[in-house]
Amino acid sequence: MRFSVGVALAFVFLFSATGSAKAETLSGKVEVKTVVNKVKKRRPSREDQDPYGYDDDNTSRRKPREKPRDEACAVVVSVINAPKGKARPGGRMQQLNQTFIPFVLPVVVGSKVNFPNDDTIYHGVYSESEARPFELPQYAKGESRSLAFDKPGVVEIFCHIHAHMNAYIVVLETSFYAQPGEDHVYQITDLPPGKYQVKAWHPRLGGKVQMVEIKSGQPATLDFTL
Ligand SMILES: [Cu+2]
Repeated sequence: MRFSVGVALAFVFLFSATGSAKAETLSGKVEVKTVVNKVKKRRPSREDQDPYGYDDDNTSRRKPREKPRDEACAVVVSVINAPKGKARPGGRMQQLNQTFIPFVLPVVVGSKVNFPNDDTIYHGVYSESEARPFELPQYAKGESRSLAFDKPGVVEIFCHIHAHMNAYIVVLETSFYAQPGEDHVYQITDLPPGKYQVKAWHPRLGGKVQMVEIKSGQPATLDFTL
């Protein structure tokens, strides 16, 4: 009798212990204090002879951005040593007003990314990155192309026709990542308890890694300044 009570108590203890190991939310604020050069021009290519009549060095032809880029929103916060986590939908890299939108797109390894051309002009999207070199021959407004990203790394993207067009696809091994919103706050949900290295990365400023411990029942915060 005493034995079975002991077993029952042990069972209750184990059950409550595992039941309480609850995934938590990691959040924080990201501030970018370093001045970032807004435009990074690719090296000239043969298309710069301008066969299509879009002289991108003539800035008067370029449509202005609707508002200046908020660099904190370009940051990707990811948990380096986290489990892979749940699948997330692939991404979308739009071409609009001679701009790639978004400037930085994080995706999980194996994701597909669509590249819709929503401009009235043609673009020649390409990357010479090690992680995913590609070339998308020009296609018209309303058309799209799709590519899979199967290798982790940073894929820097340019346009053959418009030298000022530049964006980044960040291919991550984990789905525990987030980008800050307009309030510069990021939020990574459902993170199992554990000790983690968390990286905040900006394409022009590089990354910064900090440690955090996620404890069951305690949402954690971690702020970054780049
Ligand atoms: Cu273009």
